[in-house]
Amino acid sequence: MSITVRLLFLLLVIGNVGFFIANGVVDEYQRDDFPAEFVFGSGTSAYQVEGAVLEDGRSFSIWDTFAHSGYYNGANGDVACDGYHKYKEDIQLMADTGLEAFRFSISWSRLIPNGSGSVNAKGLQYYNNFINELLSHGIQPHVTLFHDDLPQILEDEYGGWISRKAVKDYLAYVDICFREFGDRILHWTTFNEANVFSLGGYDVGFTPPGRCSSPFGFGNCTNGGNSSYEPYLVTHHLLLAHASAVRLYRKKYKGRQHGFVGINVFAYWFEPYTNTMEDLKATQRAHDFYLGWFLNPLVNGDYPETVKKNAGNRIPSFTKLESERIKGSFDFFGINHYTTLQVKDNPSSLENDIRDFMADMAVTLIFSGTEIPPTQFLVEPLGLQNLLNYLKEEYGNPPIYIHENGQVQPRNGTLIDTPRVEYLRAYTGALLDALRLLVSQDMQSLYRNGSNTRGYFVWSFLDLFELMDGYKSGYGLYYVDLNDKELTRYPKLSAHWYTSFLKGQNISQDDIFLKLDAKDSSSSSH
Ligand code: IFM
Repeated sequence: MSITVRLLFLLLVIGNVGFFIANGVVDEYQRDDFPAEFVFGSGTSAYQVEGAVLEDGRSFSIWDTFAHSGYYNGANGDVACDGYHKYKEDIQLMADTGLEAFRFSISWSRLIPNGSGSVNAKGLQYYNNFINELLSHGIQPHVTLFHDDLPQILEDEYGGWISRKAVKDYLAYVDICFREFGDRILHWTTFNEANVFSLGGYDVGFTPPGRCSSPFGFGNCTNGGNSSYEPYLVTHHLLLAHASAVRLYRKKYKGRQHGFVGINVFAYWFEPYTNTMEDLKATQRAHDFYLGWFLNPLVNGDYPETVKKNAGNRIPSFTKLESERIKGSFDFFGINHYTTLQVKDNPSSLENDIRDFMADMAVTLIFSGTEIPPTQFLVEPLGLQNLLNYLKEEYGNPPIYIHENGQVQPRNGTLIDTPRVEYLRAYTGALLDALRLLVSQDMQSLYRNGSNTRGYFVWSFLDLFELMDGYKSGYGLYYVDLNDKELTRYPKLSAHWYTSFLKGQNISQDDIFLKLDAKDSSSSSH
């Protein structure tokens, strides 16, 4: 740590001790209150940390192209956290933090630079090294197969995910991953935030590949696109690709590798703005559009009725065989949850002849106290409990991994990320309540608890190249100093809190400050 950062840190620590002692509370739960087989981890994704974008044979993905188009005002993942070169020290840091599991993604264009065909030996070596290093530190690897980064070559060749050809290439890619890494991987996720990929990438255009059509996009839609049609088409292809991957795994690999394959979706919790029937129905519609769009086909074999009705002939249909194959094609759902929104009915959007996914949903979403991109989330842990309860009731209590949950803050170098500690403590506490089947006289609580959640991953391990705004905001447990050519990692208060929690204490912030203080005075006396 540079002298200045360290001094600043200590000043803040010392300055805050009194305050936190006065306000501290010691929570009554700890890691051991969760089932032993439950896993706690953290995560990143390839483009957001690896850098080395043209090194050792890797080719550009649609995220490289999106970043280089100027979307992030000149920022890009060319270097990011230089995770490609620093993976050993990062994994040591994960072990020091006490992580039990780590979630990362494989860059398709590093493994198969031409999108299809031959495997890049150096890419293969990198992921083998990465996985082996995790395992040698006793950390379970959880792999995401696709995190917004289709090889650009496939986008150029046939339009990427708007073409059904992507399904075949994706299947060949995941076959290689299962074959090469599956002897050591038990948890595979086919797509990260599949719903955001379709919506952000093809309706509003604020995530790769940034396609949209006027008047729907956030920007000026210069990358082409059709916001009325493409989000539905892309989702259809993602679902077919996902189901094919699961089918392949079950037929060819499951017998000897014994792993699990799921899909990940982004999930707000939605609350009705008022208790009127209109807002209650609108809230259910928002769930149907955001979650049901993917989860209903996987559980029931078809899209929700509301989505089919409002999208009309713009949403593709599954054949009988496709529907049978999609139904049941998951071992778990991965959920990324950050915040709660309020939902207001907006029937007028259905009067427009030309509509996008958002207009089809016919709601107004009210972001309480935050904006897009968010500057800081409100701490609303009941939202997570309600969401887990909803998934349990609506989809038959499937196994769930909370793949992402965490607090955003401006990336300004502060290591005292008190709001993140508060957020993580509140959400892990809520999660424990959701897992427990409380014996209660009140049937409501009996009904509400007992979620089948199997793991929780803090987003993110490092401050990385952020999907929404490049390097302006951060979710990391560790700060990465971009002004230092070594890209040194510094633990934030949240990293200290997570470590203490994972090592058996759920200590309050004041205790962390005291521990750090004591550690510092003992090291300075030597
Ligand atoms: O950084 C992203 C991640 O890539 C996908 N989920 C949301 C995160 C925060 O925006």
